[in-house]
Amino acid sequence: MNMFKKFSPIWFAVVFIWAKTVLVSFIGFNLPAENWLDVLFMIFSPVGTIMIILGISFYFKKKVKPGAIFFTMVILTSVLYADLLYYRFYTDFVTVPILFQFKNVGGIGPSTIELISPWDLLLFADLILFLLIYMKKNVKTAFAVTSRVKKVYGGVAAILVAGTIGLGMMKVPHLFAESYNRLQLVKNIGLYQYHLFDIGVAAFQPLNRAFATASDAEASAEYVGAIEKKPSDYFGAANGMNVVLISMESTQNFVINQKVNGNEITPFLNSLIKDSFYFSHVYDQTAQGKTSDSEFMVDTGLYPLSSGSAFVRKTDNTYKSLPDILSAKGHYYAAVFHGNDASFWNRDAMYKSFGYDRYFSKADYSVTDDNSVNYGIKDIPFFQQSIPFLEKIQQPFYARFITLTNHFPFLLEEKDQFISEADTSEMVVNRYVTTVRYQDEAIKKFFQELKEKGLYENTMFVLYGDHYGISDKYEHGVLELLNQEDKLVNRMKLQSVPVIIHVPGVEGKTFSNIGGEVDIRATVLHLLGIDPEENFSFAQNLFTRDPHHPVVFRDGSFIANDYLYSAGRCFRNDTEEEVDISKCEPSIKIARKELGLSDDIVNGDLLRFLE
Ligand code: GP9
Ligand code: MN
Repeated sequence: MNMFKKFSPIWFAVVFIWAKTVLVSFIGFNLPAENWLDVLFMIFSPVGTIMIILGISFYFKKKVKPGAIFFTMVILTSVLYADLLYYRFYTDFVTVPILFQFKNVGGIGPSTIELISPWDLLLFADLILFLLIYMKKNVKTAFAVTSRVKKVYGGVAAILVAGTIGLGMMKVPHLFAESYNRLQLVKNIGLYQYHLFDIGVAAFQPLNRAFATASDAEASAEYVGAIEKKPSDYFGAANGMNVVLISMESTQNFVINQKVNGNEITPFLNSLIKDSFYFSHVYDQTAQGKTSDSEFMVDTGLYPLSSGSAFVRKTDNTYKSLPDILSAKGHYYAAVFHGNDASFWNRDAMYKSFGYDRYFSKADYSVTDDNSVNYGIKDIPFFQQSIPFLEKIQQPFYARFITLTNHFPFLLEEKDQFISEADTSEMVVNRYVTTVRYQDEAIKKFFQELKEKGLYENTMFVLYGDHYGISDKYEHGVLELLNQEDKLVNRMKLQSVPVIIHVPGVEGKTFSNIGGEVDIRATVLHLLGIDPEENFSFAQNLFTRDPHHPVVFRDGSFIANDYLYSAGRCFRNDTEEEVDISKCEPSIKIARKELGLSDDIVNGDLLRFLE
């Protein structure tokens, strides 16, 4: 203790906060270091900002200085711990918009307790030590700092901050252009600097719209127009038909044709696939907006936002939405059916903006304790109660149904379980198969009822998984279930979601070419015989999508037919061997270009210029 007394408290604070941050980066976030340079960056990048933030205490009066340093340590520790908990669940870093959205996403909810580990207490040990050593009268002199020390301290801190940013940009030239790659950003500029940058971006966000011009819009339009749209024999195969879209909550592709204890997880979908177009290599491209991001892609053909949900942040924009196009080209009536509160994910506002004619939400359904579980009404009563609404709306209709029961943490009473739980070491995965099986039963009953009501024959059905159900944290259980090795490539390929398009009377076929959720819109329009050329989007129809064009994920990673790329590593898609990054470079460029243009469109509200 005596040794610490000689040690200035500000240095004590800097060293401990720095050490904790580095430890959390390596152990808690498990940030991948590709080389020694990465390791050096991860060690030294946080220190400058930590010094500056703690240095603010110099400007406090002598009496309150100890309190100011302690208070700053508490704040930095809280940020670090909140980041750690968030990362454990989402494998991502918190952004300002997501903080304003917690009422919509429900925070980390029921799983928070599960995310805490007894080892976490160590993160608070330095705070106690600080109180024990420095909060005594006789050591208060240690808080006196000469102006020379202040100058040296400030100078060193400024050099470290500038040096980190400068060297980071030399190491990764697109560091800030790819700011959606938050892992890369944190690794290179440090955790606290990342948060300050993120706050700055959020604060200046409104300027994007104010300064946007028609020529920005033309640049985007030119790029999109140049994406080759190839014809196929299926163009117009569902001309004039009603469209029923089923957004299947958290449904990943691995459940298709997969058995647990000898029972199929999705017997109905498996049989439907035989008479449908089944796209077996379509990937989840959602980001922090989860279900709402998938809806955004389906209705706009644009990429979701990197942080927060466009449904929450960008309702006032002009969009060329699917309901608008279908209403203009085929006099379609557009409706959404979903058993949750109308305002969840800000749906009521965004649906208006997209031009939906009607949103049947929780208020329209009879929702009781008995027919609900987890987030709300169970899928079977939800579909049952939806039929009379569907019967009444005008035809042709474009109707999206959003299921709910198969949502984390995958709860279901025993009486609703059609199969027994799986027996992996991961309870979340074990329960997941039962809720997916329940959803399958609900969809089967829905089809039966539509047939009885005469609504089946003239309807095209588009079923898709909205996003992953099993997050990174629990994924080892899926790999165990599938008997797969736990490696990055396998985890990336697990992000595939089923896309099944059933057109009554049309022969089915399985397509294994790659695609993304952003391509669903172009595929729907293609089947309806509506030329997607005039409709602004990044989508290509899944029948003839260019296999070399990467399926781009929101963090800048991608899967293409030949290569796949994630966390700075490049792999061959077929043999899965790691190859030199240069092989992935052409697609990395496409990913950067498309995400950048899509962000320009959404943040600058550019489609208002193209009307
Ligand atoms: C709830 C549903 C599920 O209305 O959209 O939310 P999610 O967490 O999947 O976005
Ligand atoms: Mn969802």
